[in-house]
Order: sequence, then structure tokens, then C-alpha cells
Amino acid sequence: MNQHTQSANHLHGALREPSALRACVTETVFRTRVFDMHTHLFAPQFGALNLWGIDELLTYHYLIAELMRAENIAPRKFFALSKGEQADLVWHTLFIERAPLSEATRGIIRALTALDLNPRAKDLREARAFFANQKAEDFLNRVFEIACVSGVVMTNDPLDAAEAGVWNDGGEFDSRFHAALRMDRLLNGWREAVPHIKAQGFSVQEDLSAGALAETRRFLDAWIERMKPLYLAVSLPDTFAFPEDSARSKLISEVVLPACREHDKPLAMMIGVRRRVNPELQLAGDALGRADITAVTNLCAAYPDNRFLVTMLARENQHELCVAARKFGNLMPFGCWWFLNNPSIISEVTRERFELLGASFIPQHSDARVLDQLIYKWEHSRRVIADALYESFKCLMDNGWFATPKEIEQEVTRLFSGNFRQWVGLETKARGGGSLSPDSDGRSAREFEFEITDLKQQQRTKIQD
Ligand code: FIX
Ligand code: ZN
Repeated sequence: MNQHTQSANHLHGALREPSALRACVTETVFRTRVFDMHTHLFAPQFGALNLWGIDELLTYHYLIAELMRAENIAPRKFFALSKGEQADLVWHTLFIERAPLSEATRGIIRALTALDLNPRAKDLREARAFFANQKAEDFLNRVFEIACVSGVVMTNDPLDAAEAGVWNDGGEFDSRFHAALRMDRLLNGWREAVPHIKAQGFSVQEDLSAGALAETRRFLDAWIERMKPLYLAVSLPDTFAFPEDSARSKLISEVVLPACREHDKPLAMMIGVRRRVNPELQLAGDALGRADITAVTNLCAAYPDNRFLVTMLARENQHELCVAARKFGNLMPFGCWWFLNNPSIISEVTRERFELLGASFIPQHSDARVLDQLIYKWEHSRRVIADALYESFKCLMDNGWFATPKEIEQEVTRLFSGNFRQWVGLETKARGGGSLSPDSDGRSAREFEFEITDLKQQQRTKIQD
């Protein structure tokens, strides 16, 4: 043992045994609160959009796709059933007639056991009675506690009539929920979006004249003002290209990116979805395709003053996304999205990201649509992330670098909330002004300001290989 290794050995609190290291990493990963940066959850103030309970859990579109493989029922007939009947059929087919081996079915089992419900129940009576007895606010608190989540980001569509009520009333809702301004309709179906934008009082037309572009910008400005989103977002097909001769490309370069710059908001791009490959299955009918990373690198290179949060759906795109992030300091990879959200793939992708990026990425988001899903989605992800992080620290140990619990905690906090909060400039000011909200993990506004200044500095001096 050389003298440096010896002094590392004596660093106060340094962990020298693999078993102690593993215990510390696992414990830290499980007790550090997560800021869930992409979900489809809604705050209770959004009324019927706030989904929870056994019937919602069992009719999640991931499970509907699995039901259609197991049960010989026409999708049309299935969707004609009431929600309760659909849930009964899913329970019977995927949980009683067969072992719930898939990630989505195993998740239901974990949510049930975490809530002390019988995962072997012959029917849903007990579970329904349990949920019927919950007070919405108490249940929300309980789920956030079990899942160890401090805040979630919703997906907010400015053209969605169901959301309009809350926004028109001033957009007041539970401060643990944050907005993300979703632009799918605007960017992926401009022609169909035009009448809806017009109906809100903006004089746009299909032809993207200078006037129409200015009005679309006014539309975005108004919604940014109303929603106070943490970021603007869009999901994109595997065929996404930039630049290209299309309404989407023009809108991105002339409306969206200038708006992001002026409002200091990142643009989140979720790339690789093939919508409605089997339209009969509705939400369950989407699939994926390999995308071209060139669109991402072109954007990062052409717009150094914009920040991009990027997730890609195809497993084949993960390595090149890591490499792109090494080239561009304005690119933040995030999450293991949708069909990647399985332990085997999260494990592979997270290990690769540690190896190429250290802890400068956002390992996961839940994509939860039903509140209770936070319980299992985060538990499952944490398990895999803990293993991958332990292995990285263990390699360091083998090389003679011994981590302290404080250092481990610092990296886990970075991964679970810090990187995202820095990226979105969150919490120098809370929603509507004021100081830090309680999910700041005790850090002061001053510390956050330092981090943000640091981040802006980093963006200027791009990471060099
Ligand atoms: O576009 C998205 O945000 C996707 O996550 C959803 O459209 C998808 O249906 C989903 O829920 C995946 O987890
Ligand atoms: Zn999503």
C-alpha cells in the first residue's frame, strides 16, 4: 500500500470494506428524496385528472398491452367495458390466471404489498374498499413518503380543455407539483393545432408567415406566464430531424428556442416514439424506433445559449446520447423512458452513463400516470441505480480511492434532484416569488444561487474532452 492509499485509508469516515460501502450506497439511495422530473400526474386541484386507486392502476396502458397478448378480446370490446370491468379482467387474466412476471405487473404487486393489501386476492373488493376509505390529501402524503419523492413535474398541454379550468382560475395548486409546458400538438401537428390556438385568441394560420410566428410566440409567452413551467417539452418521432424543411423545424428555431432563451427555460425532447402503430390499442398502441442523434447534436451546436434535456426511447440510441453529452455542456440526458424502464435495461444504461458522464446526468423519471405508481417505480429504479452506483464506487475502492458517506450522499443528491434543479434554475425563487420551498433538502437559497451561477459558467466553457 503506497503512502497516498494509506492516507486515504485514514480519511475521516472513509469506507474501506465492500460490505460497508454497499450498505452505505444502498441506504443513501433509498433515503434520498427524488425530484421526479417527468410524470403525467396532476395535483389534486386538477380534479378528475388526478388518478389513483386500484382501478386506475390496473387499467394503465402498459398493462392493457399485456392483457391483449394474454386474453382473446377485441380492443374495441375491452374499451367498451366500464373502468371497473376492465380492471377486473386485467386482474383475473394477468394476476390470477398467470404469475405477474413482467415489470408492470410486478409493480402492481409491490404497490399492493407496500399498502398492506393482499397481492393474492381473488378479486378487487378488499383493494377497492381500502382506496374508498382514503382521504385524497392523506393518501397523497403517504405515497410521497413511501416513494421518498419531494416533488413531481406534470405534463401540461395548453390546448387541453380538461386542464383549462385550473389554469383559468390562476393555476394555484399543491406546491409539490410543478408544471411542464408540453408542445406535442403544436410541433407534431401544426395544421390541426391552428384552430385551437386561434380559439384562444391568437391569429395564427397554417402558413407560417412572420405574423403567424409572432402570434405563436405570443401564445407560448402567455402560457409560460400562466403555467410557470420548469421546462418546455415535446415528444418526437424516431424520424425527427433538425434542421429540415418542415413547420416543426421552423417553429423550433424561430419560436420555441427564442422563447426558451428569453424565459431561461430548458427544452426537453423525448425522442423515438412511433405513435399509434396499433391504433386500436389507443395509448397502449405506441411503439418505438431508432432515432438519429444528429438532430440532437445539430441543435446543441447551433444553439449554445439553449439548454436541452434529452431522453431517447430506443436502446440503440443510448450510447450515442452519452457521447453527445460529452461534447455539449448544454445537453442533459435524462431517464430510462417507457420501454427502457425495465431493470435489465436501466442497469445497462445507468452503468454506461456513470462510465461516460460521472454523475452529470438525471438517471430516472417515473413517467407515472397514477399516483400509487410512484411507490413501485421508484423502488424498482432505486434498487438498480444503487447497484450501479455501488459498482462504480467499488471500482474506485479497487483503485485505492475510498469514499466517505458524505461524498456518497453528495453524488446521490446530485443524481436525484440537484442536476435537475440546477438545470431548470429552480428555487432561487419559489413559485410566485418568495424563498425556498421545503423540498430544497435544507440547502439555502444562497447555495442554490451559487450552483446556478456555476452552471451558467459551465455552459459557457463547454465540457472539453
Ligand atoms: O410522451 C410521453 O410523455 C410518454 O411518456 C407517454 O406518451 C407514454 O404514453 C407513457 O406513459 C410512457 O411511459
Ligand atoms: Zn411521459
